[in-house]
Amino acid sequence: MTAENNGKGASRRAFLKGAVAAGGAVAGATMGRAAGGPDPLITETQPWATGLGEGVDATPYGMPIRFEDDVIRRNVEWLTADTISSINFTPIHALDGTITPQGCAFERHHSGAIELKKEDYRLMINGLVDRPLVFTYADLERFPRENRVYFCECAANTGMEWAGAQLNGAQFTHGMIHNMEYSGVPLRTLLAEAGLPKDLAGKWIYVEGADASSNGRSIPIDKALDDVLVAFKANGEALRKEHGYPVRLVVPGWEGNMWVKWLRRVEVTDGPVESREETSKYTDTLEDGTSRKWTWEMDAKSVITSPSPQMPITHGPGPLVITGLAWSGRGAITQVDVSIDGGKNWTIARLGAPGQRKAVSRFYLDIDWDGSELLLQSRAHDETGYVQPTKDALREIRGENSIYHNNCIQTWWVKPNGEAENVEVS
Ligand SMILES: Nc1nc2c(c(=O)[nH]1)N[C@H]1C(S)=C(S)[C@@H](COP(=O)(O)O)O[C@H]1N2
Ligand SMILES: [Mo]
Repeated sequence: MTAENNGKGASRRAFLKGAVAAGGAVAGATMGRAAGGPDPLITETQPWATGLGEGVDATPYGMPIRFEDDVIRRNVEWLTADTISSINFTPIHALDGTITPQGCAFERHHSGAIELKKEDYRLMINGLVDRPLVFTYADLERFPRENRVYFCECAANTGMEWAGAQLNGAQFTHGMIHNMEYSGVPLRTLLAEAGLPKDLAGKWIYVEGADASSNGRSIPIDKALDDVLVAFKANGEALRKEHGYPVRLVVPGWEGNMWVKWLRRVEVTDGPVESREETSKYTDTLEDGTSRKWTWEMDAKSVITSPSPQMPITHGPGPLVITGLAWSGRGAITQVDVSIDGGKNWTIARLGAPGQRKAVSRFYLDIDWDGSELLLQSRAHDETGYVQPTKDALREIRGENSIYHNNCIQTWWVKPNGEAENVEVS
């Protein structure tokens, strides 16, 4: 049983002609397995074909099959001494496509994930409005809704990598991101219901959550009236507790900290509140030691998810799928380049689907691997013409003492045995 005689070989060979050669084509590579001896998985009846499977009543709500039980959120121990004010990471290395299942989407809490019933939910709009209003969950459901896919990235994503290559896995270096389809009411609809001042110049909103931390943030009124959503569903189902059930704010393209969970209050104000989360935290230390505030937008960024340290190559030379994620808080991803030689040469990757604004894009580069080492990098371009910078270029402006907004090009060193490591090239 070879790829040749099941008819798939021919199209695969034609396809490989168009693929990038890593140091020369590999002769005779096929996708099938050459016939050795008889394969019992082909020649013998297997137990799953002789007994019955589970009935439809076995699983009222399905979980991934147990063979996939390593596709889970993970912590970095030294970041997680306290699990209440903490973070875990999406297993982006093991996912494909663009949508993050809620069950493994990273979590970031400042005072733990709370349990808040829909019946106990209230959203207050107050401050500089004509009529301060309080909405119940049932009230919110009666406003016209939208569905939009957006990424949410913590500003601290990749924040441990400023001073050097540190964490060994895309999950840990880039896993503070998720990408979901939200259903919700535009915030502008609710603000209009409360009645906004005629002169909006210099106006802001202050948003806070119902948890003990409240995670209060100030947002300029222009953004509030643009694409901010008051969301109650993600990927078609209710928000999970850890993502803000029953209602969270979705602030497309802007840092995750502003996506207030368990949203309880929106105040229209005359200026920014300068809360803890926007002064002592979520500001960027620069090379000269001063700090920059209001870096809301998440700049274009990308990462190769496979191969990567947690996803070594497990086959020999021949066809190899290189894949990863790219996103920009300023709009759609228009192009992703991939380098297999540490940034000397670049090839335009294939996008899995046309880029959507402020949402994650999946890219692929299908190569014919010659079995030699690779220095894998990816570089995102967005619709504003912005190109993802190298780590060195970013450090020139930001130094090495920053935490937030590290969108540098990532390098994985893939060795001939297929194992990969987080490294830096310069
Ligand atoms: N109420 C509340 N909202 C919050 C937080 C919080 O601790 N409390 N954490 C913020 C931070 S820092 C991030 S990165 C995102 C993370 O959202 P997630 O837990 O759904 O991934 O939520 C934001 N919203
Ligand atoms: Mo965050």
